[in-house]
Amino acid sequence: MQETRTDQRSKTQRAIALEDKYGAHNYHPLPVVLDSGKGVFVWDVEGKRYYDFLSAYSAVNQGHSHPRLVKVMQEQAGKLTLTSRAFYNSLLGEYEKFVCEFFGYEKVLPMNTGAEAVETALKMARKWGYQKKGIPNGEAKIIVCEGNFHGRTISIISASSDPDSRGGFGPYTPGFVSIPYNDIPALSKALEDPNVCAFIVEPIQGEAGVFVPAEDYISTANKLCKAKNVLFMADEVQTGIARTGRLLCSCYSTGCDCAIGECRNGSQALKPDVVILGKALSGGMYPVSVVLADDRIMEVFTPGTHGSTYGGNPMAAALAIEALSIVRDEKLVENADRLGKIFRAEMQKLVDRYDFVKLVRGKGLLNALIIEPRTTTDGSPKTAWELCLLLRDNGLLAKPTHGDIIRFAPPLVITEEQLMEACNIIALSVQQFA
Ligand code: IF1
Repeated sequence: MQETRTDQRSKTQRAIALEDKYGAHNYHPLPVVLDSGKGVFVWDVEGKRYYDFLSAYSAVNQGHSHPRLVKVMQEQAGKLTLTSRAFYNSLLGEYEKFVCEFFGYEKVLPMNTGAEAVETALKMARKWGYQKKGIPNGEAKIIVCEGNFHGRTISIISASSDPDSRGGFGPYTPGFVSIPYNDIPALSKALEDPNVCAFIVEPIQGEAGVFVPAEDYISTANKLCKAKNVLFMADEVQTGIARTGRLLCSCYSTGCDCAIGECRNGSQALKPDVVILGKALSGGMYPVSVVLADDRIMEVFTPGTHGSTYGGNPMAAALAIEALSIVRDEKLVENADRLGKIFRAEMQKLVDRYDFVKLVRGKGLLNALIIEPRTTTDGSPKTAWELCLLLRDNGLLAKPTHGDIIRFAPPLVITEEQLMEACNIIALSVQQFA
């Protein structure tokens, strides 16, 4: 029997009602219930197709259900999925070699989620501070930036300046010093403290609304840290793995020409001491994260000092090798770089045409459109949220932040033709919103 429109609507309603009744209310999703995905597209339970311009916050850079990832996952699922680190497994070493060579580091520590990898880096930095820099025990400090987003654990939110992220969750982990982002004098001043062991920073601040710092901010910050024997730690969980038109966003500051997916041509002196990756490391199949560093830093970890049941499991290893190989084989760095420029040029037309469209900013295919929130004559709000509802109705999914910012981050496998169609949807929606 043919499914009626009412049946379809009730599927959407039921899914939303179930989450509302049984799930913790720690999210406020856009009302759309997704059921399947392929490449740059997702479909809802009513069968409607959308361009996915969030890509699960840049986890699905390789596109939904990439056939190579599906195959690896199916094969590995039937062979060996988890051994714990109590034993060796046949894929972990291969994966470690692969990922170290891919990004140009001597050592990797495998974890699962982004937050866990950030936590790992914070622990590593503290121990390095005591063992290698000679900071008195218990006194180590880590410099963080206002507006940061590094995850949700208690220590990480202790480093946050966002009231929603941290409010009500104290007492907080001590040892963080917060300075404004994109502020070199503030960093210089904070680095005067000899007990500082590390500076952790996002090369582009995601949660802050795709905030791109000054061209030389990251390289200058890195040099200042090196001069003070402080670890420069790049949180590339969101910006890494081709998203910004370089393999790592840090490649912009090292001058690394990584279009082919080899991160070794840049200035070695300017590469971050520590790089944190997650999200797209598995292409959206499974949580896989890593901390990358050279021996002189990573050697502070000895047996028993850190770990995770799932970290470095054979499924994760197989998926990550394949996910990175796809980035290289399908030239996703180049695609993000090239199409990002086209996307910003198209969005600039909207900025030029509409007063309420203020600005487009970003790098590669991590971009944001800033609009001026308004109220209509009848008093109803017109914020980024309402524009995202229009985009949804017109077949494109994106997520608003801060009331006035819409982040646009499609899978990096998007073609120019698809990108132009998506730009037309955005233009139409902005026109309807005007
Ligand atoms: C959510 C934002 C994006 C991250 C960076 C570590 C993590 C993240 C730079 C932690 C995670 C997420 C998680 C997601 C919302 C989101 C986000 F809006 F909050 F800022 F992507 F833009 N470092 N980012 O961006 O990784 O533990 O989640 O694997 O729903 O909280 P995780």
